[in-house]
Amino acid sequence: MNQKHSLLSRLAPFGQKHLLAHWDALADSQRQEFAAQIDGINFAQLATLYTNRDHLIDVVAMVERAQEPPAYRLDSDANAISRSDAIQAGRDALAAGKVAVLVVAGGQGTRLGFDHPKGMFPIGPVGNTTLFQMHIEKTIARGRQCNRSIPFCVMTSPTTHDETVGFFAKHKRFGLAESDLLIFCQGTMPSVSLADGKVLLAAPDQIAMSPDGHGGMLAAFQLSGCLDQLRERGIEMLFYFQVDNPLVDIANEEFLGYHILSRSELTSQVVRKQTPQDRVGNIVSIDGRLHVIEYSDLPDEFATRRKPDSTLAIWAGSIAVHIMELDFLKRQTENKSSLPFHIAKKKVPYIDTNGNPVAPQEPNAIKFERFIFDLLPAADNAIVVEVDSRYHFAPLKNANGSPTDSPADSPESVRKQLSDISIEWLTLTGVRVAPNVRVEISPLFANTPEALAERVNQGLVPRDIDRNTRF
Ligand code: UD2
Repeated sequence: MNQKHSLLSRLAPFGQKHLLAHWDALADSQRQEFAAQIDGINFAQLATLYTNRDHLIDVVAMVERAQEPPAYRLDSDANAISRSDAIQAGRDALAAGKVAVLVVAGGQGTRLGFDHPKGMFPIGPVGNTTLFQMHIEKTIARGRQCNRSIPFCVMTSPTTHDETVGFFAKHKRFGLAESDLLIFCQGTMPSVSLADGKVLLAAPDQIAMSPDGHGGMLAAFQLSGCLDQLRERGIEMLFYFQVDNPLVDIANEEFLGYHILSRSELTSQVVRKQTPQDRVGNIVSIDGRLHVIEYSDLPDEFATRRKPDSTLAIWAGSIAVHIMELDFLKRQTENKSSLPFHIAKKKVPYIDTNGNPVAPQEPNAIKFERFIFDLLPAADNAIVVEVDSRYHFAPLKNANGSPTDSPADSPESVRKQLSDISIEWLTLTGVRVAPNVRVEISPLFANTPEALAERVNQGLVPRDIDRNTRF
């Protein structure tokens, strides 16, 4: 049987023969690459996912049983672990070299109108520092505090991988040791037609693929060898975050400490939701296990419920910052059902069977994505730790002035939030900052208000700042 026939017999049972519509016109080298792409696709899995596309989880049944998650709250004096014990435990783990950091950076800055990996976006309020540089500098600063370098892992996607690798090489990893930077690429999933489940072609010799969601991290972390490499280095836990939050407090000792002392396998940072509509996942406890209910899935009727003290009943908003035990992740990589696929209906350009490009105006396709927070129910002793969103959460999502602009997600609002916090730290030390001046403090200069006070005492900061300044 020739190659075309053998491929056709593989595709036919799944109704995907159309993928070979342009086969005869392909050059031999194109055919080989295309055949390899087809070989890598699990069509039986795709068929099942498509068939079950409307079997939505019964959110109402879930929410009706939902309780508050076990939490370390900001304003509570009833926390089982004291702040100082938590800080000490976190420090000890860092000093013993048990902690690594992982950023998921597979997304492009499309919504930002930025045609590069989002981590390359210049967000510093004064120095145009990129998101990647900020994250690396925070990690180096934390490592210096505990006299131990901290490995930094970056998950890319096929669209962001090469540029990300080149960017870190060009900037000499912003000072991070070569052995401490681990970059690995996430997997992809084919997009299928919403109407009939047929796999879409991006070109005559290319299937329309897209990243398999940040949950793709679990498989890619294992497949790339990074998970085992870190375990061999004695790393026990991973501080996980999203590239788009320049306020993330990387490897915060107190947060690590609550995780360690609670013997939690997965601990999530949360903020108190300000409004029922906040665009964050909602963490709840159902039958003793933690779950995230996405903001888009939570019916208003539940989102708006309040407790007798008038605060929101579903209050814990996930900002996608987690600590995960590596042993737990390893176990989950062996558990095929640990991360389900979610579907997203999107506009995906494709070429039709006549070879004509089609640019749909309405969602025409389904993309399949895994979400990392679906690991939560499997984790023992999972807890949440509340942080103040003003100091910990400034997600960069949309371009300035875009129609979906919310007060805290555009470059301008994020830069202002970063600068305002730096000014607040300076003011605490008695430094005066003139109105309308912007300030940026590199984590390598000072990564806490206390460290900044020391810099001020050392005479490294002027008493009056009257122009935009980066320290
Ligand atoms: C995410 C969370 C939401 C809340 C919010 C905080 C989901 C579904 N929702 O919303 O609950 O925590 O963030 O900001 O996660 N990424 C990859 N590969 C992928 C897809 C995404 O690396 O295939 C990365 C992406 O680069 C980014 C992060 O994951 O760092 C979040 O992706 P998003 O911006 O699509 O998530 P969003 O804002 O819908």
